[in-house]
Amino acid sequence: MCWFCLINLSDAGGAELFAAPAGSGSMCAQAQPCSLSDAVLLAKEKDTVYVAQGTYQGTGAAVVSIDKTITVYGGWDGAPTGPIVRNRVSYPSILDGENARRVIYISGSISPAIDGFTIRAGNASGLGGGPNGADAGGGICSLDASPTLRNNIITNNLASAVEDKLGWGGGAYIKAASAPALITLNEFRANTAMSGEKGQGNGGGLSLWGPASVLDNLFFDNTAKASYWSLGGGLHVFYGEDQVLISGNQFEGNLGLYGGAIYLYRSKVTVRSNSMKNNSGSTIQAWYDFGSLIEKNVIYGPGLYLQVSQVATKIHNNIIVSDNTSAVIDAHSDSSFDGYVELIHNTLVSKAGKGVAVGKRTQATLLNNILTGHSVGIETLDGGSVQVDHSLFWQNTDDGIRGTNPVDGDPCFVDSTNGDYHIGGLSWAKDAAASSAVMVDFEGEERPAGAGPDIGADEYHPIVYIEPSGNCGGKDPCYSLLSEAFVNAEDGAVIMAASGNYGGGAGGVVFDRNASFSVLGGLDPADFSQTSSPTVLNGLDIRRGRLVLQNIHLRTFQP
Ligand SMILES: [Ca+2]
Ligand SMILES: [Ca+2]
Repeated sequence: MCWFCLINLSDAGGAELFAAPAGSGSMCAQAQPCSLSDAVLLAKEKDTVYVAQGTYQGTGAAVVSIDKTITVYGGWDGAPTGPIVRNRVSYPSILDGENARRVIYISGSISPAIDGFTIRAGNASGLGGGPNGADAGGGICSLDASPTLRNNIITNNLASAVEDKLGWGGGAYIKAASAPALITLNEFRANTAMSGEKGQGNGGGLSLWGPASVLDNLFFDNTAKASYWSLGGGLHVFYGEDQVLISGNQFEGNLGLYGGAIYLYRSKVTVRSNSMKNNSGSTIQAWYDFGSLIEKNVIYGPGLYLQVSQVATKIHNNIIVSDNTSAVIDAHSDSSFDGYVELIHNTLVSKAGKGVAVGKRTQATLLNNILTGHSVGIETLDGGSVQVDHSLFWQNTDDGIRGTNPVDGDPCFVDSTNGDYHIGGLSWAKDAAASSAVMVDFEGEERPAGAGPDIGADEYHPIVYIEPSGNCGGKDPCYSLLSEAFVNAEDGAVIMAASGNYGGGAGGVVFDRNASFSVLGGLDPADFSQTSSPTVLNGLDIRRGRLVLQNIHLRTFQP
């Protein structure tokens, strides 16, 4: 009878099924879970499968195969009654390919979700799935679907060990259908695309072909291939289009001779606000790029190697600190077509090498960039040309091409020794840039602030503090009244407001100055971290200027 109920629920969509390592039968109920393979087999479209903690292995080509739109959750505590409790750390659900098979195979025009698993030791050697028969997706291989992969640890998977073959996507290979795949909050660690000596590896962590959002993942220590001919240690993108967004990810210690962190092939994608550190080869390589936007990234390690084409590749608001002798940005084209690249508001730092090198048939536009520490700041080679304006040059052996309106002076980085390349209040970059269409800085702050835009990736916003007793936990400058901050702070300042009540005397706080401030409230009076205690303004009278208020309780003035 209950079985019948379950069928009815399933037909309506949205039934819940349960699986456990020792599960059996076909009930798939919380008190009587079935095996994982049976749960996935019996689930209907839109159903949810909860997978209890424990280790799951399989037979055949994959531990789990999915061919319908279902949600599969790991990290269930397995309790037979009561509410469903999930925690992937406390109750890990481990899908183990035993280095003998893939872990998850997804196919068809579907959009399943895989959430909260450890996906390990998959091996797609000899299983194909990639372009031209390449072995693809050791941990996860998704063909023609638009999956959501969320909260998973994808580790120690291998796409191929077959000599002379190609391996695509050690951790995952996603060839998506028309709707974008969503890959978010996963950790890709120590996956390998190709382990054979003669083969080629594309995408140690992840290989993408089709629309996808890759958001807030970790890519650590993945390898496209340990030796020659390896593309994209962390991430490899093949024919990426407008609908590919790579944002908020961390790439660290990945190995790919071309594109240690990211390799883009014939792509026009957005690479935004990622952090990249100590990846090998070049950190980002783009080949036959068709106008990708690479912006707001912070990169330590090797720089960018770009083959650009007719649609300009845009490099905006990046901080790149190179530790090797290659150019921080090397842009060139091919002998058969012209290429264009646009560099606006970047901070480019070398420890040993060149800044920007522009080569074959390529025209580069450089505006508002900081170039410091280079053997040569900006150079052209092999028929490349540059238009350079408002560059700040500092401590280069040779500035190279200085262009129009060069600025010479210390950028006054806040703490370059510890990797902080914000500019300080005395920076020569401050208010020295030309206006451009790039209206925010690398951390999303407004540009311009103060008297004009700043050269480089950072727009300087001074910080002042307010706290009702005038203490501010020792931070400086500190005011007890918001009105004092409005009078005294530099134009463009961020006013960090501790929790508490702020009045302004009769009529509330008066703001009457031709200036622009952001006021950020709800902060702890001791260390100005975010709290749930409110910052309350008892009345606010804005007569001139511009205010951005965040986390402020604004109350009507009470006399
Ligand atoms: Ca400024
Ligand atoms: Ca800033």
